[in-house]
Amino acid sequence: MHDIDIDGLPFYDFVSGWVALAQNPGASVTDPIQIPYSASDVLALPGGLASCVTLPDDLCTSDVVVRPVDIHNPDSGPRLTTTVSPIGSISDPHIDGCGSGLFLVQLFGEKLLFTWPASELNLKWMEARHGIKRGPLKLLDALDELEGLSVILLQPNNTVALEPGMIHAVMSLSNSAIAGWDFVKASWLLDKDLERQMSWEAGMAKRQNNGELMDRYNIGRYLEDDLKLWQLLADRSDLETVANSIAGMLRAVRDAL
Ligand SMILES: O=C(O)CCC(=O)C(=O)O
Ligand SMILES: [Fe+2]
Repeated sequence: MHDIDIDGLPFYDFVSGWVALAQNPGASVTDPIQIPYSASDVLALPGGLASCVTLPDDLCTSDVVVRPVDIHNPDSGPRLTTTVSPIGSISDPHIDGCGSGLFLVQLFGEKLLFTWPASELNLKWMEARHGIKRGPLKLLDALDELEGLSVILLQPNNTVALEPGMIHAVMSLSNSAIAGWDFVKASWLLDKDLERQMSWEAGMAKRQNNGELMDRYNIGRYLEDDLKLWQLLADRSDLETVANSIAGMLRAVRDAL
């Protein structure tokens, strides 16, 4: 059991998390030690969830690239991953992709989704936190200190699209699961926010490579994945203007690395 690793945690810990609150209804959800663990990035398989959930129309247009299962193979089918969480679990404020969006569909149970835009003030706040998965809860500070909060209750079949760079946190109000596709969309090239956010992440990756930021996941790897998605869109696009503007954006972001 211990050798199955989900999101860096032994499977045993994941299962014990699921029963933690059931055994102790008085457990405090603000104490990280008592918060049950979630399993994230569980890949939907062709004969399983992927055959039950169809790609939304919004992601089927020619100006959108959905992250393929194998990022090096655009024909490997859309990659759908699920987060399965027990009641009481909290995913602290985080950014999944500074250069990609995330189309979420609630599969079962209820979750409360908190979002904040990637404004300059909010990204400044994230500098001390981007890439840190564990540690003391940050959600309460975020509610006080970040600007532009929206709160959305997610129930089965509800969908929501997160813009690139969107900071979000999730509370599971019941045992629940949410699935999502990463994607990029040509119209995001029209404003400078995309390049600003990706350059911010490139700066973070650079600091990490210089040994400045400890105990974080590999920030540069996430950025590289987003850069690859944009390259896939450039390769596929028959519009020269789109391909040129992606090339310019990729150059600017790589310069910040
Ligand atoms: O359900 C959760 O706890 C986290 C979900 C999430 O952050 C995501 O799907 O990106
Ligand atoms: Fe997320």
